[in-house]
Amino acid sequence: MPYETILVEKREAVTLVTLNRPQALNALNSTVLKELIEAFAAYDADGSQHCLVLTGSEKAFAAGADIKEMQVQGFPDMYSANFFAGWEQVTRTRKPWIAAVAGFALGGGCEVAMMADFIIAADTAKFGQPEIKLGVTPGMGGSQRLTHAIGKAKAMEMCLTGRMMNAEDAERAGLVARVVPAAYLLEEALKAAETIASMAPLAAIATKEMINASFEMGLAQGINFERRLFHGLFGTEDQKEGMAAFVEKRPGNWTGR
Ligand code: CO8
Repeated sequence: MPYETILVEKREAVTLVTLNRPQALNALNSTVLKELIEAFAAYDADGSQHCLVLTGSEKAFAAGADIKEMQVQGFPDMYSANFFAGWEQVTRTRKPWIAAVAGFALGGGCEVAMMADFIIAADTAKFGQPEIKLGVTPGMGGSQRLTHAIGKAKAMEMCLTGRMMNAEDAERAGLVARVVPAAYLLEEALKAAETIASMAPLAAIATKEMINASFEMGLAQGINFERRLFHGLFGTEDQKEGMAAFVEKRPGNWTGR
């Protein structure tokens, strides 16, 4: 069934998801959330797909949660519906995904980008958590993920003043992996996704799992977790194939087993 607010395209082993509410600068409403949950779950379940790129438009990755949708809600509505808790499902995607950000990534838009495994930014990208100007705070993980990514001082300044950070500063601060000229954003993000998709799929999932564990675990526990996953990969066909391919000086031919 076609989606109303996103476009989904499979490009060989890479799924490209484009936010498509240009009239609202891709503001994230309940329909976007429902459709993204569906698209990400379909990607995770599809054995032919090994990386996903989420992007927006030239002007906006996403200008935040939909203010017009939220404006009329009261505490009982938000609390009983556990409003926007569904985003947690997107963060539980097991396979890798990249956010390709051009233009505004504000509020919930910045928070969704930070849910990605990494961000590639166009030189036009602007990141911000301006919720304080609306009388609220980040609500989709920004206070946590932004602080983990760029540290307390910069996160506090952004969240308390609503000041935007440009792409160059975001790269310097460690918020984005790389900045590319806007005209090449999609090409570069898809190239990175194709590279990831060409790796042994189980090793990619394990890599993601162990790096994410570093946010939850202490160092010794995290290193132990890494070692266990590393050991576990020696039970896969792809470990045998990958190491044989190196010795035989040929590319690996992965089965995902
Ligand atoms: N929600 C709804 N509509 C939006 C949003 C938004 N976040 N952002 C832009 N729009 C709409 C505008 O209302 C406008 O619509 P219309 O033409 O009907 O008036 C259209 O998009 C174009 O926007 P502008 O005319 O404002 O475009 P400009 O180029 O002048 O300005 C900006 C671009 C600077 C991005 C400006 O639109 C802006 O400041 N937008 C709001 C940014 C913002 O405050 N974002 C944070 C929202 S709150 C949030 O994200 C909370 C997340 C946590 C929720 C967790 C729940 C549990």
